[in-house]
Amino acid sequence: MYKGIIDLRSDTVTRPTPAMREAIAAAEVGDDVFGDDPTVRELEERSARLFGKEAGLFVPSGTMGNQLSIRCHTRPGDEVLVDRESHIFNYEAASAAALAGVQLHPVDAPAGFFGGADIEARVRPSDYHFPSTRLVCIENTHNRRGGALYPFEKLQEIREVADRLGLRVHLDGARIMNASIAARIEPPRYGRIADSIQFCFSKGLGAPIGSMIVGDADFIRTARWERKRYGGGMRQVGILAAACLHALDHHVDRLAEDHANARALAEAVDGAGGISLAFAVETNIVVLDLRKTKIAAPAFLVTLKQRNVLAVPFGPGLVRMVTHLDVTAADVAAAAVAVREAMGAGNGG
Ligand code: TLP
Repeated sequence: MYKGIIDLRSDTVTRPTPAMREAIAAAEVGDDVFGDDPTVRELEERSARLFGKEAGLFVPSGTMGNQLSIRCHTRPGDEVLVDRESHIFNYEAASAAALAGVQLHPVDAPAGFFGGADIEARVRPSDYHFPSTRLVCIENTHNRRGGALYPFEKLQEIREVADRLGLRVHLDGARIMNASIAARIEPPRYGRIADSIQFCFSKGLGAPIGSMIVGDADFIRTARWERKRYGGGMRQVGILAAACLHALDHHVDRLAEDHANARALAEAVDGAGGISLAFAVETNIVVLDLRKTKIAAPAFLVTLKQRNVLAVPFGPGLVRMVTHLDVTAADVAAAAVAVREAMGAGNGG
């Protein structure tokens, strides 16, 4: 953000690096609505290959990627199973209802993540009183669960149940490359779990805009049609695709640094003035739980801001901090000092 500010509100706040700006400046472009932009085509093909899928579609945002996917897998009146804590259920302005005309069925998975049996138990019988359960949406890494990794065996169970019951599976993989790096799972293995994957270049990968959906060729053909309908047809957008290609080349392996920084931050503040960690830190998200402290989250955020550290509220008594490309190990150490000061906990550990 501004010089001297440590911005931990989200990994969406990164600014393009000088090298990414050079890639943007050098991009070959054309009108992508005519299919003429070679850089977009390269990005779509490369993204599809990355996950072992047939085709890809470049979209402006993660929300559009998720919503186009829901739209293309379903018909109005269908039902979609989602985790109650998912981004699709909480932060996409009810667009599945407004735009695709489907009913989201929130699944509670208090112990963590839903698996095959949870899905099977909620699939509606074929009876004209009920909606048809058509799609399961999963999120990995999981934002509201503090960047947690979806246990891979549960993903496999979901695929198995979906195959047996004729359901589609969409993966909201806004941060799937964080998952891949942290869990050491190659992207094609996620590709085999989900019929469609949405992933973001504008989060940990550090591009200014852009998300991708990948799936089979028919699905992407329909999604391209729907993207136009949703107003997402873009023209000389190779300038953005170039930033995303640069991100794939240079910003994937380094996600491990963001994860190490998040762990260091979490360790340095755990216990300070009664703070606890809401979740074990597995990737780049730290959720602080202030509920057992004397300090209210809004006041804590104000004090942090006075110390040049930005974070966001994340539910009653919870505060989220996210590490990313524009945050160094030194920034994280400084942020930890600010947290401890805000909690009146001193800096001695
Ligand atoms: N998440 C943003 C906010 O909207 C909460 C953030 O700062 O984390 N799926 C997941 C799991 C996400 O975390 C997000 C963005 C999206 C989808 C939507 O992406 P955009 O913002 O590009 O529409």
